Amino acid sequence: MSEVVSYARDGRIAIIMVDNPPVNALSLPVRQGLAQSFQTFMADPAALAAVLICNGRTFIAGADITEFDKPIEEPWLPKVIHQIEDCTKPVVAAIHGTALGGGLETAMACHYRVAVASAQVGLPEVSLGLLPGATGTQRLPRLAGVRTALDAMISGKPLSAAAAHQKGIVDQVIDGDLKAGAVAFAEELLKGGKGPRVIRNIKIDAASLTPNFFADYRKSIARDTRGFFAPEQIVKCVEAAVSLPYFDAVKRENELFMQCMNSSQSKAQRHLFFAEREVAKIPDVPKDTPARTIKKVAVVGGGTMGGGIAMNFANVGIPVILKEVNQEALDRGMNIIRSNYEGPVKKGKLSQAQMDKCMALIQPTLNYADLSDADLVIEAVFETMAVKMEVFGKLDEVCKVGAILASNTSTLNVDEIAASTKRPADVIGLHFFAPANVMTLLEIVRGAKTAKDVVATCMALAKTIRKMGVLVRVCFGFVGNRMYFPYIREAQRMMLEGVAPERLDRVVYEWGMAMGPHGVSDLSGLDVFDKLNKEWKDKPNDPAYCRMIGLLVAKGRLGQKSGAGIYKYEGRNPVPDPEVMKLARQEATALKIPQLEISDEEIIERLFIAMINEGALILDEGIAMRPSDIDVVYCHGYGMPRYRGGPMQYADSLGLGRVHSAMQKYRARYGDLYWTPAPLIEKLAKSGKTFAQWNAERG
Ligand code: 3H9
Repeated sequence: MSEVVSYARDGRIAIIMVDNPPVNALSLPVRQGLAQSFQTFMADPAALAAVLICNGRTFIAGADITEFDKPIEEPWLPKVIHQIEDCTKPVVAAIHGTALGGGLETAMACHYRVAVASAQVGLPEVSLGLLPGATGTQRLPRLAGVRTALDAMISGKPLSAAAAHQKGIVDQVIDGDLKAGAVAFAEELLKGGKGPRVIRNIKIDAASLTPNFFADYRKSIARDTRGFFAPEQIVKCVEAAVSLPYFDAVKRENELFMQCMNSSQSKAQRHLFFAEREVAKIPDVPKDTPARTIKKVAVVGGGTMGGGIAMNFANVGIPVILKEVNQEALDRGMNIIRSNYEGPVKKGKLSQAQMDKCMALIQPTLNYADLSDADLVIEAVFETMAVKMEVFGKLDEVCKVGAILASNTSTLNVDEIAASTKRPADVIGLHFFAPANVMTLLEIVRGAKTAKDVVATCMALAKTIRKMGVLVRVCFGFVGNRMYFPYIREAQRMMLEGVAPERLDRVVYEWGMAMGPHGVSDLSGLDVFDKLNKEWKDKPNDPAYCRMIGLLVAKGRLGQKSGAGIYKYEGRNPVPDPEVMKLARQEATALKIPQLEISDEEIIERLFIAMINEGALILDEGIAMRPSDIDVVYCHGYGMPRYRGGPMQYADSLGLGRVHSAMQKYRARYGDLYWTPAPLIEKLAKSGKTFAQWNAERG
């Protein structure tokens, strides 16, 4: 018998159990074990029905994602699924934990499904750039209806056991012991003389669909799925389910699944799946490092950022004190928070009671003394070192021993900030991204003296407040902003070379970014960039560097907030302003910068290769631990589409040889200052390796 799938009998019911920790993924041995066990079941005259159940924390959570980079090995899942369905004695799937992807497909191959109330079921393949490729696109519409199935597969969101029961996916919700409940269910089937219920024989009610159903459905998902390949393939599979005989539609599903699996998008999305799990692993801070208890948080600075930060804690039931310097600022801050909550309440996404509960957890104050019992204090004041140092000096006086003192600085030296206290081991950077109550990234900046338990506490806290915590080291701009500066630099330079902002932003948007760099600059505030450029000690010695930002700020054009920046604004809508390109041309003449014909390809190349080269420097310097950590930063904090997998994965998909030759091309045109390849790129291009291979080989 297989090591990961066992066969036993409980009276006249066969118990087929999968035991493949951690999540019972359908690796080759599991597929082989299932095939063998169901064969045994059919050959066992004493077994009249079977229960498929899993050991450990969950039912099968899907195909083994690590196998998708290797050649397919038989038995491939659809074959096992049809073998289960073809059993002539009833089979019951007993679900706990999460039956996801191939897991739910296997459960839908069974003739009946029972689940504990805490179970969830879903087809999340779309988030891996895939479609449910083991007959899921054919079975879910048969069980739950076309619309429900499409929504579940396009969103990838799981359903609770109760919802799955209500939709017809689960036949019974079990109270108490799952195995006993499933065996009892099987016994009832036998007593009632009920045989297998073969899902593939259920007719889909195509007549109830409106004539334009699929066209309308495509329109309804267009915005949310922009640029992604898999969602359209899922819709095509469901169209096939409605219009083709079952086995023809399964063939179609298989073809489209293969296209998805071999796409660069799926490779990128699978890369991110593992990157998001790897990011939590810190070699010198093991998982069992004791963390400090965080029961009360304080935020110093009640501006948009501070307020957003406070909301994160209130949302998970942690009381927060919000400290401001005067009543007016405090009232303004509390009003911003209130209106941030009112939005989702109006949309019905949050109840008034939930909002009231959150608001009650945020206590405004003007007094530092009120921070004395906070376990964590996050400073979110003006981005100026002198101001931050003053705040930390005060915190050092009032905060209790053991409190973590964090700065929300986006660029400044956390070690310098720490040095303004007598407890640098308790100081760390917690860089939230605007809007702080929405964006899922948290850069956790480890100073030279930050204690390990402070790092462990903040990593755990990120999870508590549902953020992706990425640990980085100290440098100007850390990982995200430091790599964003060369990207903005090139966007600015191209403006001087004659590329209109709206064209550049459109090209970048079409590549997949949520917004182009000029739109982002205006949104963040050109004055913010200007101030950063002025504070940056190692700013490049280049008069053209972010020249237009400086000029526009001098004219009072600060971006969206002043109604004009790189664009003019009608409400929040950017409108191209010919004055800006006129100014750019004048400036280009003054700086002797030639006007160039720049292709869309060059726009993408210059922006992203400049960013990638900085990423390679960051890796060389140990500012980020892994290339995949950088990818997590960009997909969670900078609007990079998941189907690109982040800048370093994108570089790997291009090949570092290509990245290197692009660097050399621009070096020949612009000189060494910006375009000297990072030593790591030089090395990997020579050896023909990727960042991922380099990371794996260093262990
Ligand atoms: C599919 O099924 C395709 C089919 O339609 C067609 C086939 C023909 N494979 O997330 P966690 C690892 S596509 C391999 O930290 P949690 C994970 O890397 C698949 N490994 O735990 C981690 O490893 P490590 C459709 C997997 O409790 C460890 O397990 N299914 C897989 O927070 C623990 O994971 C999905 O997309 C896998 N499928 O969450 C579900 N899943 O400890 C993907 C997990 O070394 N999985 N690992 O870092 C999940 O969503 C979550 O893992 C789950 C548990 C909710 C199950």
